[in-house]
Amino acid sequence: MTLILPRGARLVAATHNPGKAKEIAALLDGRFDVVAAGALGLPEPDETETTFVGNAVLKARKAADASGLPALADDSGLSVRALDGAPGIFSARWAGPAKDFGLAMRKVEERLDEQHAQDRFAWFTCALAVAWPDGPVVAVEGRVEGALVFPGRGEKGFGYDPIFRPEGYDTTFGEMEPAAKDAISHRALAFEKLKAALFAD
Ligand code: ITT
Repeated sequence: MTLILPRGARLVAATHNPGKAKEIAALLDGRFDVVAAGALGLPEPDETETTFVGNAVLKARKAADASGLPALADDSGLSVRALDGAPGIFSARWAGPAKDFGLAMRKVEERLDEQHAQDRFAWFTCALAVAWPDGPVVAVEGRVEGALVFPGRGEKGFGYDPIFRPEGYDTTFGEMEPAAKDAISHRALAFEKLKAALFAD
């Protein structure tokens, strides 16, 4: 068993989030023969772990074992310092069953208001895990820091992008072109680490 993923290898993208799937495809840049978890009919597993890496490993493991192919999973989220790191690993769950991120972003603002918090420091984390069927798993993590802005701005991204302005920029992730976000994001940083660990060139 080699832990290198050669160009052209078949790889399951173990995500059911279309926003993420798009970014993952752009970051992989045609390197692999990617099949979506949805296309294989793989179920969305319960995220029962307590860390981003733990949940990424859980999702990659389940997809690899169910498909018989190496699988790449992403677990990510927004952490707010004034909220002790919330929503964190619960970022998707704050949007409720309808996956309404307008609601999730309002919840963040309401919680800050309730606490009369002035501190707007926040960060995105992305854990990526690649698992081989019945084999090993490799996990990495990337992080980008910035500030929350209310009201949110921009419709180019997904999830919490409209309320997050990365450090050193005037625009939110929601206002950035996809390529600009992909150059600096938590997901891009995690991908750099994954490339160094697993990709042959
Ligand atoms: P999968 O588990 O199927 O991949 P999910 O949406 O449930 O999809 P997570 O459990 O990792 O994924 O939830 C992470 C949430 O954090 C996600 O739904 C987004 O709303 C948010 N998030 C993650 N990365 C983000 C980004 O780059 N920009 C904005 N929001 C992001």
